[in-house]
Amino acid sequence: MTANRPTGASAADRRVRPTADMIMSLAMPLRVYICILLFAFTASAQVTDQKCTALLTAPGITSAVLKPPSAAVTSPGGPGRGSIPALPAHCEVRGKMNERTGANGQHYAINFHMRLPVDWNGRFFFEGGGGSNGNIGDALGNLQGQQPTNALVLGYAVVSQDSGHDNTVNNDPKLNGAQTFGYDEQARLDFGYNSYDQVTQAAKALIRAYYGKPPERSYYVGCSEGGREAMMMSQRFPDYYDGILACSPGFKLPKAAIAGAWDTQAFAEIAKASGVNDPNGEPFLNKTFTDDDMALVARTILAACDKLDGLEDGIIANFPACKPKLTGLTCKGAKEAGCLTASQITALEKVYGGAKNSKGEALYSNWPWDAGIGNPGWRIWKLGMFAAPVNSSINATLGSGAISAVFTTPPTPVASIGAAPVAYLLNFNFDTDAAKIFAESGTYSKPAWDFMMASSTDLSGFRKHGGKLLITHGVSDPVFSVNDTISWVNEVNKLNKGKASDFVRFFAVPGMNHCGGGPSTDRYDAFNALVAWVETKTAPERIIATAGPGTPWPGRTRPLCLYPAFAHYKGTGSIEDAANFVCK
Ligand SMILES: [Ca+2]
Repeated sequence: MTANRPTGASAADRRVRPTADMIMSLAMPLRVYICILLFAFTASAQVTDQKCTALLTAPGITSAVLKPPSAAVTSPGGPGRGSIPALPAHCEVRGKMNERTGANGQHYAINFHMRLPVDWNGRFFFEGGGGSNGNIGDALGNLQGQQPTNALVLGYAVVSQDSGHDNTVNNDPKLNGAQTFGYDEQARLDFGYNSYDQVTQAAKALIRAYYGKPPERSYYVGCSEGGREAMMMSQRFPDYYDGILACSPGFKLPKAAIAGAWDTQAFAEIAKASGVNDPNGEPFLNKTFTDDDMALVARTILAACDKLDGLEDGIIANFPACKPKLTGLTCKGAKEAGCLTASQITALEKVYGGAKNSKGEALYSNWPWDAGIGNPGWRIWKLGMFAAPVNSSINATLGSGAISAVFTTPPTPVASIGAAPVAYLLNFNFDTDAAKIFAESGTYSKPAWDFMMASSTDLSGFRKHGGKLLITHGVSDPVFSVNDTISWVNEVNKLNKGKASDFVRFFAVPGMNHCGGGPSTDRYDAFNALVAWVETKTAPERIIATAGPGTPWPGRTRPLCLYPAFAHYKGTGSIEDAANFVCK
C-alpha cells in the first residue's frame, strides 16, 4: 500500500486538456506543427529507446523495441471486434520463461507479451486469455464490453501470455490437437494457475525496471477462460490485484465441459430420430434445428417472459422468473414451420435442466430461458451453424478436446479431426467419466478440478487485501450458465453475512451470448466502473450499456443492475433511453 495511490481525479489531470495556446497552435501551418511534433518525439525517443532496449538484459527477454505512435485500424466489426485504436508510443517486450522439454518430447515455455507506454498512468493491466489459451495475445488490454479503446491507450502497462503452451507447437492431431498439452503435467498446472502467477511477477519486475517504481494499482481483466483466470487470481493469489473484472467466467470449466457432453448427447437424439448424419457418419447436430426453429423458440420465450419485468421491450430483465412452456409448440402432425417435433422439445428441456449423473445428481447447473437462444452466438457452441458441412459445434471441437485431454485424468487420446471428437462426447459416461475430473493418476498428481478451480467461495484473503471483484455475465451464454454464477455469488454473500457487495459485485446482461452478441446491450464500460470502485471508492450500482448494430434496437441504452436488482421502466419517457429505467 502506498500513500500516493492515484485517484480518478489525478489521473484525469494528467491527461492533456485543450488550452487556448493549444488551439492557437492548431492554426500554425500544418508542416511546422508536424516538424515540432517529430522533433519532440525523436529527442525523447532516444532516451526512452535506451530504457526499452535495456530490458533485453532481464532474464528471458527475447525482444524489446520502442514503438512510435500508430494510426487506428478499423474493422467492419466495429469497436472491440478487430478494430485497433491509435496507439501511443510504447516499449513492446516479448519474453519466455521455464523453457523445457516435456511429455512426448514436446517443447514447452511460458511466452509473454508486454507493452509499456512511454506516458504511463502508474497502473498495471493483465489481459486474460481465452479458449484453452496457447496464444500469446496482443497485450493491448481488452477492456471487455466491446469498448472502442483499450488499456494501452489509457496509459496502462499491459501484459498477455500463452499460459505455458503454444497452439502452433503443442498440437498433435492424434493427441487431441491444441489440447496436446494435457499430456504434460506441468503444462496442465501452468494452464490452470501457475503461468498467471509467474507472468504477474515477471511483468511487475519489468515495470519496476522500466519506470523505476512498482505499479500503484494492478488490474486483471478477462472473459470466458480469461474470466476464470480473473476469479482464480482473487482466490489463489489474493494480494496480486486491486481490481479484477471477470466476464462470462468459466470458473467451473471442467464441469461446464461435462455439460457440453450432456448437451451434445441430448441434441444427438434428434439427429438419431431423424437419421441425419454428417459426412463422418456422426449424428449431425448442426441440422437438428434450423435458424427459423431457434427463432421460434426465442419468440415463444419472449411471449411468456418479456413482460415479467413490466415492459414488453424484447429484453427479459426478470429472467429468474421466466418459465416458458415449450410443449405448446409441439407439431400436431409432420414437422413444419411454426412448430417443433417432440424430440426437439425434449432435447431443449433436457439441456436446460442441466447435466446429471444416473442418480439424478446435478453435474453442473441448469440454464435460464432467455431471448438470445435464437442467435448465432448461442447455436455456434451447442449445435454449430446450420450450413456447416460437418459437425462443428464448439462443444464438439474445443470442448471435446479439452475434456478428454485436460479436464479428465489420465488424458484420453482422441484425434482432433474426423468422427473422433463427437464420438468421444457421445460415449461420455456421466458416472464413470464425469468422476475423472476429480481423479489423479500416475504422473498426473493433481486432479483437473484442483488445478482449474476458480470456484472457491472463500475470498477472505482478497477482501483483506482490499480488492474489488466485478463480474458480468450474459443470460443467454450457452457455455457457462449465469445461474451457476448467481449460485456462487449467493454463496459468497451468505459467507459474508450479506455484505459481499463490499468487494464482489455481479451484473447480469439479459439476452447476451458468450462475452457479447445476442439481442442485448452488450457494450458497457465495466472496467472503468471497477477502477472508480477501487480508486475512488465509488461502488457501482448500475453500469450503462448500449445495444450494438446487430440488435433489433441499435443505440438503445439500459442500466445493467447490481444483482439481484434488475432494470424497471419508470413508466414515462423513451424506452430506448437508460435514463428512464431504475434498478430495483
Ligand atoms: Ca421486458
